[in-house]
Amino acid sequence: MAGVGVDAPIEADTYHMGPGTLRISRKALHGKIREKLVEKLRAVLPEDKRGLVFLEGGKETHLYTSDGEPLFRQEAYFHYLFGVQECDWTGAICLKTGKAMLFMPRLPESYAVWMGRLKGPEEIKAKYAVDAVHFQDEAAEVVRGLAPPCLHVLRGKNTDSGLDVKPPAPPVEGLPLEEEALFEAITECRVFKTPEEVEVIRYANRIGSEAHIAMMRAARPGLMEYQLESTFLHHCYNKGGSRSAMYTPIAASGPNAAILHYGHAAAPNDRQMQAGDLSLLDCGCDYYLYGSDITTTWPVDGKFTPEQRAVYEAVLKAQRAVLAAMKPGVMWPDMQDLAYRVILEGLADAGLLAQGSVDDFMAAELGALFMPHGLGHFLGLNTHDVGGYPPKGPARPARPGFNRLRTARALEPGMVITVEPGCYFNPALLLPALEDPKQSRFLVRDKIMAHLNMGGVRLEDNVVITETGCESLTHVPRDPEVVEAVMAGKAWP
Ligand SMILES: [Mn+2]
Repeated sequence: MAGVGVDAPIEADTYHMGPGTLRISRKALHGKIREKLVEKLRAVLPEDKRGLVFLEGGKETHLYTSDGEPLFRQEAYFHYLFGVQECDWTGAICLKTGKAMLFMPRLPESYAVWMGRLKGPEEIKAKYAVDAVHFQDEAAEVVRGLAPPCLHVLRGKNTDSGLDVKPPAPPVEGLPLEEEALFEAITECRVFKTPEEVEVIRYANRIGSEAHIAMMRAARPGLMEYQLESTFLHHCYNKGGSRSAMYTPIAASGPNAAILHYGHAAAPNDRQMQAGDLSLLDCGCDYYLYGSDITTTWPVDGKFTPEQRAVYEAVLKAQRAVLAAMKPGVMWPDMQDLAYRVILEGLADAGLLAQGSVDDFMAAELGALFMPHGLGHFLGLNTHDVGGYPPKGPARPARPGFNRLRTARALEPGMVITVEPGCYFNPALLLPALEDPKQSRFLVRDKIMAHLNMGGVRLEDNVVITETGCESLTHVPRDPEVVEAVMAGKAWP
């Protein structure tokens, strides 16, 4: 991959974190992305309506009313187009010429004392490989000089959070604001990763996968869950230059594994792990703001019990069935259906379900009872990446479980999506179900009750769709025998 690789040449516009880490040419990564966006917008806008794409980067924030500043993380759309690491910038792309420009704040001399040497526009231009860099107080004059027919600004809704993406304050008064085309075009661009983006996600997967192996080898009864989290974070930063986790790590053991967002501030991975526990680790790192999102599940003491293994194998079989079926044209909700069927069949084989066929179980919505979440989501600059429900795409399904899918689209080459089937024994779902005749007639009560302490199993890979099928970027042991062997010290890969 020209420009993106651990041995790519280091130029003025290269991002990297030192020896062995991924080197990213900003020209190769963002230059190509900007070309793609310009092409897409030119296709939908007549020539006299092609103005200036104008974006606002992330702003410096404070911790409530204190002077504490959380480490700045660039806004994803702005990072996507420009790769700028600083806060409080704006940027523009001229749709006529394709030229990209950045507007930086004019910082006071005191900045140099506290934050480091002030960099001038020429140095910044080389760092970000754009056509021009100006100070923000020059933006109005620069934009007026270009005389665009309008400014294209972002306005839309994030379909995962339901939150609004709000347009920036325009740099000049009086120019018409065009608020339709850009959001749809850039969101759709982000769904289809360029080969360079895939390389960055592949790297985040390599580092994240290694860090999961480090946790597997560190695990033992008596350890606290957060000690595994600590092992993960240390590996990613120390070996991969990944300074932050992509999301709050979930290091769940025993019954905590059934709590889908365990690890939050009020449940901070603080249980002491016991012999006989199954543990579920959902941890991903980010590199250059592109992430991995990986889940492994394994016994704390390195040996599956027969009951754990039966559930684990049902989930593994589901993951493998889905990976084998994924290719362009496949509808994502059909993969949720496939995963549910394989898992329910496995639970029947293990004696947890009875008195019916898989079709009966599906009709009673038992899929969502054991796996209440969606099978997977787009992954990129956001853990739940944008573009799942575009205006003209398939609507969110209504059926239980399927309604949690973050996309209902057909798979297409270049999409990066997670495949994360799971099976959980969550008392908040199962205890009411045991009292509901529609579902309880298929549930083997004693067996279900005996599994409540197990928590659950999730297996999550990050997958890129190719022309003919798919490729997993995640590389962790999955076969239960191999999991046990690697935990016992066998070499991996
Ligand atoms: Mn995920």
